[in-house]
Amino acid sequence: MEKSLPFPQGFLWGGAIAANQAEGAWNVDGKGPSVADAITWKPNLSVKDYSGHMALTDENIRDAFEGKNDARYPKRRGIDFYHHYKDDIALFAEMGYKVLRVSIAWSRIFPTGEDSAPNEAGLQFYEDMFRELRRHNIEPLVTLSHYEMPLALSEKYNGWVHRNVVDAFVRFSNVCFDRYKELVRYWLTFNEIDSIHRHPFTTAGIREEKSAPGKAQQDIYQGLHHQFVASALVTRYCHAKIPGSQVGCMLTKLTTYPHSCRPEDVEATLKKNLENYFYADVQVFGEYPPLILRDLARRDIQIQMQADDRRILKDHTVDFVSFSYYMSMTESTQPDVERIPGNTVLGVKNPYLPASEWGWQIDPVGLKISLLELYDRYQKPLFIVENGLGAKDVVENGEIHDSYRIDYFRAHFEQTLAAINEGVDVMGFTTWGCIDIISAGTSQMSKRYGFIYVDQDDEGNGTLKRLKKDSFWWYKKVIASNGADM
Ligand code: BGP
Repeated sequence: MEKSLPFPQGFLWGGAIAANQAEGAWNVDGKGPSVADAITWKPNLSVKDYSGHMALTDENIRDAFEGKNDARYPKRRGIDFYHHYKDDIALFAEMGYKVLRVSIAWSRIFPTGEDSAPNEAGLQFYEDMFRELRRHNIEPLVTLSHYEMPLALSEKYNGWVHRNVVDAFVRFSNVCFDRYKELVRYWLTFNEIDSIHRHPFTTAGIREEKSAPGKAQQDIYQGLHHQFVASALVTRYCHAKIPGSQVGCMLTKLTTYPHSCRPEDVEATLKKNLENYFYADVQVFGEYPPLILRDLARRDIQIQMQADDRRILKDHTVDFVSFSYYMSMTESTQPDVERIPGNTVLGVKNPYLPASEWGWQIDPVGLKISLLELYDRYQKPLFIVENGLGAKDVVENGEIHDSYRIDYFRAHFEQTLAAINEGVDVMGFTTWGCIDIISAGTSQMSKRYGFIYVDQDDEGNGTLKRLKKDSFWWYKKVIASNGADM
C-alpha cells in the first residue's frame, strides 16, 4: 500500500461495544433484568431480522429469568467483559486506542428504574472501568441508552410511552454525570434513536401488543418524543455539570440509493433518506421538521407535548452528530426487483456491491457519501461510532486470518480520509465490536466483528479465551501511523 496522508492530529481512533452485548453478568452485584436480557435467540438468521427475533411474550420473558437452558437463551449474554475488562482494556491499549465507546447498563445502576437509591456496586463497576481506561490514556465515550432499559419499566409503563420514564432516565443519567464528571467528557444519549420503529422493545421497552388497537404507531411516536425530551434534558444537565463535556446524538445512517433514475424510485429514496434524518434533525435543530409534522397530522398521530417541551428541545441541542454505518441500501418501487429477504430496511439488492454473509451490502463510498451529507446538513463535528464487518471467523492453529476485515476497514478508512480532505470535520472512528461480542440483531456469537477473537459459541459454550486476529496487528499499525500506513 502506498503511504496516504495521515488523519488530523488528535483523531480519536478506537473501538465500540455495548454493555448488554459484552458484559454478561446480567444478574450479578445487584443488576436488575433489562429488556436486552429477555431477548430470545433465533437460529440461522441470514440477515438482521429483528421481527422474528423480538417475538416476545410473557412466557419468553419468564423463561429467560427462570434460566430455561434451551438453545434459545445463550447461557451467557456477552463475553464476561464484566470480569475481564482489565485484560480487554490492556489489549485495546496494546492496539493504541485513543477512545473506547461503551454503554452504562441502566439496570445495573437502577435495577427497577425507580429504586429509592442507585446500586452502589453498579456505580463502582463503571468508575473502576473508566479509571482503568484513563490509566491507559483511553478516553471513554459513553452511551447512556443502548438497549439496557430496566425490564420493570417496560412491564409497568410499556416503556417510553409513559412520561414517567423520562424522569427515571433523567435521574439515571444525572447520577452518572455526577459520579463520572472527572472521568468522562464524551457522552451519547440514545443509541440509534431512529431504530425505535424497527425494534420498539429493545430500544424503548415498548411492546406493540400492549398498545390499544390501531395505536401502536401513536405509542411509538409518543415514546420517541419522550426520548427527544429526555435527551435534551440530560444534555442541559451535562453541560451545566461537566464543563467542556460534549454530548452527541446517535443515528443509524441508512444511506439509500434509488435502484433506477425512474422518478418514482428517486422520490421513494428521498423520502426514506429524509425520514432517516428526522431523528438527528430534532436533536441538532431542536425542532420537528415541518414535513414530518405534516406527515404525522396526515396519519392522525397526535404527540402529547408538555408546555415547555418545545423550549427544552430548542435550548438543549447536541454538540456533535455520531452515527453507525455498515452498508448502503437501495430502494425500488418496481414489483419485479428482488428485495433482500427478512428485513425491510435493507431494501433491494444493489448489483454493484458485494454483501456480507448476513446480506449487508458492503459500500465504502457510501460512508463518504454519508459523511458529506451529514456535514452539509448539520455543520457539526461528526463521529463514526459504529462500522465493521460481521463474519464467521475461523481459528486455524490458534490464528485467525481475517484479511477480509482488513480490506473492509482499509476501504472505509480511505473514504473517511477522502471526506476529511474535502472539508468534513470528523472527530474519530470507533469500529463496532472491536472484540467479538453478541450480535444485537441475531444474538449470535458467530457473527464476529472483533480484532480480538473470543472462544465462545452461539449457545454460550467456550473458554472465553481471547485471541489476536491478523487485523489486531493491522489496526495497531494504522493507529500508530495515524492512518498513514494502511
Ligand atoms: C447496531 C447496534 C449495535 C450492533 C450493530 C451490529 O444496530 O447499535 O449494538 O449490534 O448494530 O448489528 P448486529 O450486532 O446485529 O450484527
